[in-house]
Amino acid sequence: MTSTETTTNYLARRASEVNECLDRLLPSSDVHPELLHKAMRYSVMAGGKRIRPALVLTSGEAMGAKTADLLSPACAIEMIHTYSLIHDDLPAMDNDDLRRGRPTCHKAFGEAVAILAGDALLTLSFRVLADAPLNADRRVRVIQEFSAAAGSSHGMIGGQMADIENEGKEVSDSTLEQIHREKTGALIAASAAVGGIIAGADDDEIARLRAYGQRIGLAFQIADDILDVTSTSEQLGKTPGKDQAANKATYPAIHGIEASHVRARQLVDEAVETVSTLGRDTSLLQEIARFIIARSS
Ligand code: GRG
Repeated sequence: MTSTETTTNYLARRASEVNECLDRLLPSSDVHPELLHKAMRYSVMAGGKRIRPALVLTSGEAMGAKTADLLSPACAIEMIHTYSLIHDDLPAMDNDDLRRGRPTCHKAFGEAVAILAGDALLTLSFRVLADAPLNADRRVRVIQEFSAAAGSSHGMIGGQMADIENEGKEVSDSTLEQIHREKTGALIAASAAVGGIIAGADDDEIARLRAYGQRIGLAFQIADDILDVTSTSEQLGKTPGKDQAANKATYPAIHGIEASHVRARQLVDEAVETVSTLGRDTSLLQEIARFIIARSS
């Protein structure tokens, strides 16, 4: 078995644990308002890779946390991520028809329901964090980390805003990296840091886990930009070629495919180095870092 296959199996096992927990945390589709709950479940349970929850679990366990303490925060970040996908696909944003291999939430349920499903998932994620089985100090720190990553002007929303403002413009290398770091990297970095917070890691260890996440977050978006130009919709489960069609600044557009691969590999090497000095067994975190750029969807 290649290391990519092994990591794929590992991630599949973590995804099924996360899916069971998500199933428990999401409101039942039989309960009023049924349509809203159906839409929330439709998008969350559509089979994403669950990379962000896997990072919470893997970094937390590497630092000594119990899986039971990590699972609901891992699900909370997946709810935030899924909300961002639902809203990003809306006609006012990317206007996409396909996500996770099926019609986007607004195509299946209509725009108003999709907006509400995204709002409900974002809000539910913080309810889940407030109820997480952690001491009050760690709970507050987890909420700080995720809320800053999702909503701050230098987090996902800030990155999305910058992305929209720069559409069709020539952007510098540093602006492009900044957009990627915020839009995609912030949630990924926070996921790695939160594992450390839940485990009671010290500030230096948490900072290192966050730095690892920042590097793989940027590598993840570069890999995504490459896949957008090299893959089919069947492989991706979403529409390829959207970046080019929207005249978006991407790594391959600015630097070409080969240089993009080189930059992604360099970031992964840096990420591996960052966690290899933690004095813990971080082999799984290192494998996830390598998988990020070896994936095909
Ligand atoms: C509109 C609230 C709002 C936010 C927009 C993150 C984001 C900001 C939009 C999502 C669309 C997008 C292109 C994000 C970049 C990050 C990315 C590559 C998302 C896809 O993540 P995967 O590959 O998806 O982990 P799965 O389906 O596997 O979970």
